[in-house]
Amino acid sequence: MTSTTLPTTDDLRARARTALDHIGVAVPEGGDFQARTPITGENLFALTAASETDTEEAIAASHTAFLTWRTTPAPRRGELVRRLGELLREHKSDLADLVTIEAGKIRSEALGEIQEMIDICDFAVGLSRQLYGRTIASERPGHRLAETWHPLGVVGVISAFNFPAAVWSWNTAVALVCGDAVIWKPSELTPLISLACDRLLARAADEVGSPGEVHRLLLGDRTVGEKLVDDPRVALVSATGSTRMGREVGPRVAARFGRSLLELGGNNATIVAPSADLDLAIQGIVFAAAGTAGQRCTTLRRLIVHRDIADAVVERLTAAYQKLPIGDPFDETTLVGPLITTTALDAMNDALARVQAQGGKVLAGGNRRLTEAVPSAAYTEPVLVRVDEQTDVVREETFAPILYVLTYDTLDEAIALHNDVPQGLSSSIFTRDQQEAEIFLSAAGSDCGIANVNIGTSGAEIGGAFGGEKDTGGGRESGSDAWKSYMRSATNTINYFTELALAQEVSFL
Ligand code: UN1
Repeated sequence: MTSTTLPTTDDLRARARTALDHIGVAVPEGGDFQARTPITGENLFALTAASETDTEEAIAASHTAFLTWRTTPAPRRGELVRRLGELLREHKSDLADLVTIEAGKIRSEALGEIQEMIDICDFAVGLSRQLYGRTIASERPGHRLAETWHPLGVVGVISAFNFPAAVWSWNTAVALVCGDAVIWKPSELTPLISLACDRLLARAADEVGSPGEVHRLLLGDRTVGEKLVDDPRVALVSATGSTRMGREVGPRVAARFGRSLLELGGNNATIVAPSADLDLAIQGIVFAAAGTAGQRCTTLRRLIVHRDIADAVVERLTAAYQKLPIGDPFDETTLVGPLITTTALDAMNDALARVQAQGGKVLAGGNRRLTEAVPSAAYTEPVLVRVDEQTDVVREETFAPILYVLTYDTLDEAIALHNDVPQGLSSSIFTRDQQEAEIFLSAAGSDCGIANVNIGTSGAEIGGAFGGEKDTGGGRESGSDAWKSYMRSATNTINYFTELALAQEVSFL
């Protein structure tokens, strides 16, 4: 199924303009930095990007703002984030429009992304009264040993197109209550939603009397990101994107002993065991693999199915894939919107050609759609490919809706296949066998940062820490105690006796 009528670029431009007006953004038109939409593949506005001087000025101003923000009581800092959360609620629909226009997400997923932002604001407001340190038993009489958490500094947030607003909010809401200042370098593909988020945060700061300089947005290309990566005043670089990007960012930040928090590629798999509830499994698999047109870092890319049920699973998945409505993401019946660019589609086709040369068989999907109507856009059918082994292309992350189907005979074999990829973000198992589920979740099971049972790999809640191991970069964002990455700890020893007692019973003088 394809929805044949798409909005025109003019319609989308007008809709974006209305949303931006409601939010109070004055579009910085007049430069050559293009805002575009994957819905038609065409340009919407020519914006002005940050110059090198703007970047330098932003880093200096943020650093100065940090010096006062760090001593503002954390619950007061939380008031800024609480107001941001209220403004996000108020503008949920406008913000979702911008996400759909720039990232191509279907309405329900675009609204979900904004909800995720509201949720992290609520979480961060609570956190602002809970930045707990510990008191530790001292080995010395008359001494107290304690751990204190302090603000870290300026946080540089580099975000990707696929969660153009939520990933910013995970970082920013938490960093702000932790007492840090934030400079945001969003994806070049999503400047409009970035302007909207920045505006709402500036409004919130104005209304609650926080210094506006605690947040700066820098639109621009990789040179802006590189400045953040190399500048010693940026204490933490939190970067979301490809493993290739992370390989550059991580060592460069480390070379100046800065901190980085990397959230990179995934190659997420689901194991479907013989006892699985197949109704549940098929729904979970199709959402995880084809949802967001395969462009989440948590997208399901490999399905490892027990040989006894493989034919049944493949048959049901093929039927589901053939019915997926593809097209206009604003149409409430569409489930699969466009890929972000035709370059992404080329990468998908390249991976498909390679996997077929390596013995893979396409079972469903893979055709381009709407080529004549919108030649610059990239609509495609999600594709299912049966493979006998994990060849090099299967072990790579292709940021597109390709699901590779593998089979297994024993759980040990399934777990070995599961872990035998460079990435380690998200994973799941569908089983009704408790022992299998526990083995999958154990130290000898999934090696990912996210491991689920009877649910797909994508769509994590904000309350848990988000991130993964190996080539995924090791960072943890969002909930749980991910906030500790945005602060520095100090260990305090306080002597309230009158004698000097040295640790380890050392005597001196
Ligand atoms: C991403 O794709 O970069 O778990 C983030 C999920 C979302 C976040 C994905 N909550 O799918």
